[in-house]
Amino acid sequence: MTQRTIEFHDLHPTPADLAAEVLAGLRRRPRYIPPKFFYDAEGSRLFDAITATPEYYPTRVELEVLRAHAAEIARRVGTGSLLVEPGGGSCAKVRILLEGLRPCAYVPMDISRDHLWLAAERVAAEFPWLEVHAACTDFTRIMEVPISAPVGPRVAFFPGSSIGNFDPPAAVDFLAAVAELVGPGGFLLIGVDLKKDRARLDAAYNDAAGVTAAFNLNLLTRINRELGADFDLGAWQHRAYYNEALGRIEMHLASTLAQTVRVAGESFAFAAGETIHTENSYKYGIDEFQGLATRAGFGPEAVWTDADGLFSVHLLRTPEVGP
Ligand code: AVJ
Repeated sequence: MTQRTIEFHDLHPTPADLAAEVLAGLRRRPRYIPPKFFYDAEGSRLFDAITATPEYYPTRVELEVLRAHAAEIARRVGTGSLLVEPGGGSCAKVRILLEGLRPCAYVPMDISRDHLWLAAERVAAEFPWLEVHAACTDFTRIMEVPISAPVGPRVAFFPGSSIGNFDPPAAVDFLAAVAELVGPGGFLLIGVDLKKDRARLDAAYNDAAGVTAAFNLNLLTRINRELGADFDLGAWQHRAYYNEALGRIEMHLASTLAQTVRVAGESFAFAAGETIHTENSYKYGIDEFQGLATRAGFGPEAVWTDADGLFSVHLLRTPEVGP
């Protein structure tokens, strides 16, 4: 009997990375802590719970779009590819594609180590023919993951509208790094949340059950635990709203009163109502997103949406021969 193993490449951020970035973000005005720090074990669990709330449509709608077009995606991409998934999380969406795509290897990458490990093992068990290389890293570091030369084309899969976490210039930089990763003739299959009415967007980030609020506030719990901070969870509130001028949902943690917080030995004074900006989630029109992708070196191959025009899935490709 051969024991199935999956390769695990660990580039997990160290406690020093967390401390340095959190302290730098808290010294800034406006204060800002990057959303990648949401995803400790509890944060990853809460994110999965968000995707099950009735208000948070992106996950459900994207799955529906992927299911409806999986056969066409496989036909356009072909089999035997090397499939890379930055921010793979629970590896739920890729299952829809695996049978049709029949890639030679699958490389899920995620910042949340245990979550990724469990998810990658489950995928490997479910698809015994598939070689799985799990890489624990924040997806801005994709170039550092060792990938052996594949037979077929390289395909990056970036679902969930995680691209929305970058501001547009950084999104172009990230897409350009993906273009370099997949190489000439490589593909990117990417989910992008669409611009729509404010009420729908605001509701998706303010679910009635308070799961998104718990997800946002968990960042403070994590900082308390990992950086020895003393955030009083009763004195902070979740705030999320669509900033239409900038085309993005903003999430903040708002201080309900004037208070001083100690973080890693440093004191931070917050005024009543002052916020820590914790996430941007940009929304795009179809042409607008294709414009970004084009600036990053991709050409649009196909785009699919649901009937209500809530969410888009783009298939992009780099030119066959280098520029
Ligand atoms: C994982 C970044 C795509 O922006 O919708 C969900 C994260 N934050 N609810 C998003 C999130 C609050 C999500 N992304």
